[in-house]
Amino acid sequence: MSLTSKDKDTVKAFWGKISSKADDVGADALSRMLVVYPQTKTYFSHWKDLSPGSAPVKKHGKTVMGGVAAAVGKIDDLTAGLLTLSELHAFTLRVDPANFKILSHNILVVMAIMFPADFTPEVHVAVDKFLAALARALSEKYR
Ligand code: HNI
Repeated sequence: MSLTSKDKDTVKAFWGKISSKADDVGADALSRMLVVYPQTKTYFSHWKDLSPGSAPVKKHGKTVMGGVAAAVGKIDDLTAGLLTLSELHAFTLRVDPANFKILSHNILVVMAIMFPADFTPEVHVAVDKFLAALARALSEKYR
């Protein structure tokens, strides 16, 4: 289901409100993913410490949200905008694309926890659709 222009406006407005805390969202979402979906740890075995809030988890949480921030800026053409990132995850990192939905789910959960007032049902559906489109764009090179 593609993003309507209203969805895009809602995502951009919400992102404007939370982007100053994006690093915290990323660190918490990644920490959760590694605890709640332990099979995802296999991709980060080269890290010394995978525990919630550890330095590598915090650092990568920031990196991931940098990717999300870039995607917000390219919301009108996520497939083209995320092509390089898709190639990296598909060919170099060999990340099973099912995990993109898993991380997106954790990002959504953390947004709801950290921004309860702003995370209205309208924001919820728009951000959910955006993250699903992001996961689809990252899965593009797997076809
Ligand atoms: Ni992902 C590296 C963005 C999902 C495993 N990932 C990156 C980088 C960005 C990024 C940006 C750094 C690229 C670079 O070095 O140029 N990753 C994203 C985004 C999502 C995502 C936006 C989805 C919302 N990545 C995932 C998932 C996994 C994953 C679901 C595995 C479960 N990513 C990695 C790994 C690396 C990575 C592994 C390399 C990390 C490292 O230590 O080098």
